Amino acid sequence: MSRIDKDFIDEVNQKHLVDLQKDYDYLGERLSRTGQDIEQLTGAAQTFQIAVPSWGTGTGGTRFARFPGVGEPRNIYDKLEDCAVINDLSQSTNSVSPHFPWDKVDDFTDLKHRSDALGLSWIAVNSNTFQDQIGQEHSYKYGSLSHTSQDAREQAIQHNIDVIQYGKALGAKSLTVWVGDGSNHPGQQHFQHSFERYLASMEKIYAELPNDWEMHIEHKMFEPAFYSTVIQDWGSNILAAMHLGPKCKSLVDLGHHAPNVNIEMIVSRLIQFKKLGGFHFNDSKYGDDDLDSGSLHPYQQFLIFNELVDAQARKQDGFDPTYMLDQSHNVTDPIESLMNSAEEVQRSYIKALLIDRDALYGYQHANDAMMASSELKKAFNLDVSAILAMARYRDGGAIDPIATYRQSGYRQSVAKLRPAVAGNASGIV
Ligand code: RM4
Ligand code: MN
Ligand code: MN
Repeated sequence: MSRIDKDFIDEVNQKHLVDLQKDYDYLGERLSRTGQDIEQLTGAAQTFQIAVPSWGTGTGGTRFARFPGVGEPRNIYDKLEDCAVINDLSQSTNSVSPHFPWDKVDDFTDLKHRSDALGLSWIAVNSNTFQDQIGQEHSYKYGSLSHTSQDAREQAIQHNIDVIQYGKALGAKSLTVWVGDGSNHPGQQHFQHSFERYLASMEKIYAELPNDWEMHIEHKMFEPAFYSTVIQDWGSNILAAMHLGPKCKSLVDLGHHAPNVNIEMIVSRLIQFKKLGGFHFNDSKYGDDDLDSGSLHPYQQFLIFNELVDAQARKQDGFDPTYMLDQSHNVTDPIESLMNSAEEVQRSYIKALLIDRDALYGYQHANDAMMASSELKKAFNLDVSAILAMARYRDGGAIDPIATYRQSGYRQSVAKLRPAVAGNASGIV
């Protein structure tokens, strides 16, 4: 079984359709009272897409252990099958972001044929210079693009250039660079010199970018380095992106900030200076926990979308971010978590579309804090589930993706074809 049968999805949908129609009609009537057209919102939900990270389809883990699930994907072909199931049911995840060398194959043309057949495209290729591969000549233990050793830096640069080539073969249009470079001890690293080495390495990668590509830099304040990281925050990130040129932008991974940081304001600043490249959505309580998107801070996610919808409405120059999930599923079935998270991000988007922008600007101008805040809350508090379900149904997806997935028995059937891989390593995400 490599897909869930369309007829099966239809059959399960029939059981939910009458209730959905009632909820949808009620919501349509409710929205029309404030002059909003439900059909327009459903159309927007149908258009919204968020990419799935190939590595998210496997069970993650912590520094202590990994508890594998059954029927885990063993390679990029298995991962693609799972991504197709996620997209078939959710109809909002039609692209995949691969990570190299984890997803490296000998024949990229064959891989592209497979993804085409599954109705999936590729966005944002990711390089990996945060761990050593078997037989690798120079270690990344003390860094990669910013390493003190020129040989290690050159090896990391070449890897990124190779990844661009893989991406070209797959039809991707951007390279995301996240490095684990940093230090664990005060004094271990010269802050300025390591940043200079990083920039010099990135210049060489930037020079190899095809004209219609972008390079996205991802910042992260800690882990694997716990005292300092070379690209630790959006400040270092945007400085590097500005230094490198217009094709280089910053990528915001929600979990890569200290708790309570005002991420939506960072997003606004990046938009203003045409430097918002894209997102890795996830949620966290303490740091880079990589919990499911919207599972803890749905209001924060909504406020981020408030900034995004605002930029869209103002037709802000240079605004075209890529949306992606990046989470670690330790105790859930990754397919379920990814479908659920895609819906939660889509939910934030639709709710942000409900905000009466002219009214909000008016309250802001008049310094009416209470009404401005209420305007946001009004949109956030409305349950738009019927819009999301109707959007899926109209596109041929599942009204209730998780229930449909469970009833299909997909996981059990692939488990027979995908024997568990031995070993009990901790999982990186
Ligand atoms: C990092 C970061 C990157 C991802 C790796 C696996 O924390 O979020 O996006 O490539 O994890
Ligand atoms: Mn990330
Ligand atoms: Mn991360």
